[in-house]
Amino acid sequence: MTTSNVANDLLQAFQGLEVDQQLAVFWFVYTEMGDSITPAAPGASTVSPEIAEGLFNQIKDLSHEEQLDLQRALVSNKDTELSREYAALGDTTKLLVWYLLAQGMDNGTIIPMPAGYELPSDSQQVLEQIKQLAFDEQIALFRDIVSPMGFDSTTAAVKSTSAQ
Ligand code: 45D
Repeated sequence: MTTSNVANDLLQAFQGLEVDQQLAVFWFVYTEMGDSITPAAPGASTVSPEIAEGLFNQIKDLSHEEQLDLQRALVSNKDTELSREYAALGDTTKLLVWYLLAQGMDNGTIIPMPAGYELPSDSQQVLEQIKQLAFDEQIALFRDIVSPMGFDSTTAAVKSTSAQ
């Protein structure tokens, strides 16, 4: 799937944020659109719920601190067992993992946002622009965001030389 230029600029802006900011923006995105996400969405046939739940359950069993570390590891392509498992999933299944994590934050099984957390202004701007995309553009953007996360040993060497 190709994204529009606007979405592509946004993808780069998002990926340019610090790791914690990416997590925070992604959280606020979820709080904005949570109700409109439904596992029965078109394309749901390409998702593997059992596999997403299997990975989610392993994350859920970690301590809150480890849960946060793992999410940071996913965003920053750090090599961990669970990052490798994540990288092996299809893009839509990856989306579902993040969705389950966000729901877990809502119901207290995953480390919540710190009380009174406020986004720095550059992150706030990225969030505002994401909110202005059409729904299908948002979904495409999120796929592009979650797709390169995790640790894929076959592409890691390429990424580490092109990153910075
Ligand atoms: O202490 O086709 C900070 C499916 C600061 C169905 C922090 C779908 C320090 C099939 C780092 C901020 C449903 C899959 C703490 C489609 C600090 C299908 C913590 C669509 C504690 C299309 C921050 C799915 C943390 C979609 C822990 C659209 C942040 C899914 C965590 C969208 C943030 C999912 C998380 C989204 C954000 C999930 C977990 C937007 C998750 C967002």
